[in-house]
Amino acid sequence: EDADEAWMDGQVEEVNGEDLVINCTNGKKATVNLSTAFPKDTESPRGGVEDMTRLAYLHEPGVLQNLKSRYALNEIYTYTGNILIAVNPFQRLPHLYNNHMMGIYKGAEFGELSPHPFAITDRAYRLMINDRISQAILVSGESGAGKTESTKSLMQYLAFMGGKAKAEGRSVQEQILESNPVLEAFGNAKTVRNNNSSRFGKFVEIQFDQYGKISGAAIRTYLLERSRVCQISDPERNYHCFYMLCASPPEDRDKFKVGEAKTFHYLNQSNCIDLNGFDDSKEYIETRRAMGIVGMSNDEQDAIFKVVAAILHLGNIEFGEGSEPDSSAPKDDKSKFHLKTAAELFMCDAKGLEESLCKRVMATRGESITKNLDAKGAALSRDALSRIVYSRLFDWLVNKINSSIGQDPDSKILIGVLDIYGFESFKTNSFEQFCINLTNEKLQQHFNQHVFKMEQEEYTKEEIDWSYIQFVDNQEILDLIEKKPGGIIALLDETCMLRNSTHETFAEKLYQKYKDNPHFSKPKFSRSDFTVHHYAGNVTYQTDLFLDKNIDYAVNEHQILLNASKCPFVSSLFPPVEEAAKNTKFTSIGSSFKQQLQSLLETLSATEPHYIRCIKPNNVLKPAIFENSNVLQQLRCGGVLEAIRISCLGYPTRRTFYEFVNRFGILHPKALSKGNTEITSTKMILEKANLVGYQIGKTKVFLRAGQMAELDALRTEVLGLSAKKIQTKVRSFL
Ligand code: AOV
Ligand code: MG
Repeated sequence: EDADEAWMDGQVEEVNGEDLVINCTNGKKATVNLSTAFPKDTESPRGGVEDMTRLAYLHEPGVLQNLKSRYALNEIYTYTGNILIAVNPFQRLPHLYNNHMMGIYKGAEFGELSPHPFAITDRAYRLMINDRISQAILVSGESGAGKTESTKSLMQYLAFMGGKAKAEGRSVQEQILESNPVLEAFGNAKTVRNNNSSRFGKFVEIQFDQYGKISGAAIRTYLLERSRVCQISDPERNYHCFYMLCASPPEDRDKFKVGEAKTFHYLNQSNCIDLNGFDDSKEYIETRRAMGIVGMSNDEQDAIFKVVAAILHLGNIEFGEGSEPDSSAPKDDKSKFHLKTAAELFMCDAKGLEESLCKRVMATRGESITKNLDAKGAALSRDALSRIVYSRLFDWLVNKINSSIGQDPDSKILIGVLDIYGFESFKTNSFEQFCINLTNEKLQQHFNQHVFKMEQEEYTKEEIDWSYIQFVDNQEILDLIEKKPGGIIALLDETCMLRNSTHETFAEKLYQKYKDNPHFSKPKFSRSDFTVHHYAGNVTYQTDLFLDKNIDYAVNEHQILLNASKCPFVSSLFPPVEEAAKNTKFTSIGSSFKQQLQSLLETLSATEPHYIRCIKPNNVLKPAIFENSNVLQQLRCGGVLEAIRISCLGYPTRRTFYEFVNRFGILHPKALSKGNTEITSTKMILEKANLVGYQIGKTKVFLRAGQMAELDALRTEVLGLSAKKIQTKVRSFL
């Protein structure tokens, strides 16, 4: 074991009592204690094994070595039983995903071909068709691990399997696939972890008719990161669509009144304007094409980009002192120009826009007083306007896509595909990271429950002898965050409702309430930060903006202004608010997000899940670099090692007696004689094959790790023999 390398490969040269002197493969010599060295499977093929449950020795270094040697050969996919592990190649491997490949996977037995997302999807599809049960494919992993890319390839496979021959207009499957570039243009951005990071979560439900053809779809999205619209830190970027617009053809730039990206405050806060390997002008054309396919007319597209442009101009309005004390007004001619341009693009009144930014109407006891905002307040108001407009725009896009794809009310079976933002821990972490990590925490629990609890339940159901193995459950962390009352979200809502509360009073509440909670701590030198001990590691959150970000409302003046826009599109983003809704105190983003997650998990619980765990092999986002300790950390956190351990301690392979006899009857033809039940035949075959340690359940036989391989080897031998026999017979006949 080594700090950087995590594990090293080598050969024992000398044994001195408890100490081993090791000749490492990398040329170094090391002395280690016997207890920290593990035996290596010298029999295993050089290129590794496709399913880790087949490794002869199952320990961390073995698993790591296996992934590493496969990665070196660009074998980026590996199974762990039913789970697919995908290690990000950080380079295009087009031969893996073309039509030819899809054709090969179509209908192939699971496990017969190399591990692949197509194989997982094929299995899900066939289970759905055969058992009439809805399926879900859950893709997880940290930021930049490859979730979105995996999701796209499996959606491509579903379109291939379930696509209808093209009727008139656009086919459903084509619209589903083209929704990806549209949502990525408006919902993805470069972060320090990933150049194309999804800043929203997505669950796509693909509906099928009774013939297994795609008949509709519904896309649900989760909490878009709004703060990014107004604030980015170097070297990140804002949402892709802003840069695309600034790189659009000259006639479009004229139409939308935009210049170079670096002239806009919302974009030039970061030095990163151009993104390596990403051609914004090409993407602009691409995005508009995709928008057309998902049913957005040219006029709608223009209206959308006008709004995007208006936001950029809003960002360039600076405020200075106004004519009255403590009031504000656009600082200079440049600011006035941007205000005027923003108003033109929004098709609203310029004076009205200025007032809505620089003044606030306060309603107290039936009276309303207009109050001036100072320059700082006006700038905050401006940013709030930009954020709400952008988030409404994003929701509009999702709704539009959903209505043009259309739902199939008669569909009884579906496959859900989940692609969310991965676990995040940055230098500063705010409310967004808190919600993102809650999502990951929930999905981790779902994974644990599925893999471990289901495993145990299966044993119990089959009345198999099984000494229960403990697994780490993260319920306590979830309670800390979302328990009602008493969880962090509930405390946040409470704080938001009280007058005069600040992030400091919120933090104080947290410290008091959770001082003894093992999953919570207060960082030593901080007055308002808090740390949650997540399943995937500790994350320290800065509470500064938690209160602001938790409150969801459109400032009344903004609402009235844009509702009155002459552009029907803009006006539709701000429908009139009902009187009743005005009086509710506030809508909590945290609580509604929590509810969304709850309903997602309810949907998932009615499906049969399939898991893809993505691994990010290095933090420099480059091919061919496999950092041991980094990967190990992800395997540990994601519960992959735990899953392997459990599965191997138990009986990872199981077959119904029928399946078993069907496959292995050839090993012992006598066992098939009439009068034998399937269970008797199974027992006879197993005895004949000289296996020990397996278990016979009520409907299935349970095999230890590796036993299936042994049986298969025997079967191949027998099949080979009988083939030879036939050959000799044929020959003697000739
Ligand atoms: P993520 O979805 O897991 O992160 P992505 O799927 O966006 O990560 O992958 C990040 C980048 O890795 C992509 O932009 C590609 O450059 C590369 N990549 C990933 N998978 C593949 C693949 N199979 N083949 C080729 N390149 C790949 V986040 O959205 O940040 O959590 O919120
Ligand atoms: Mg993503």
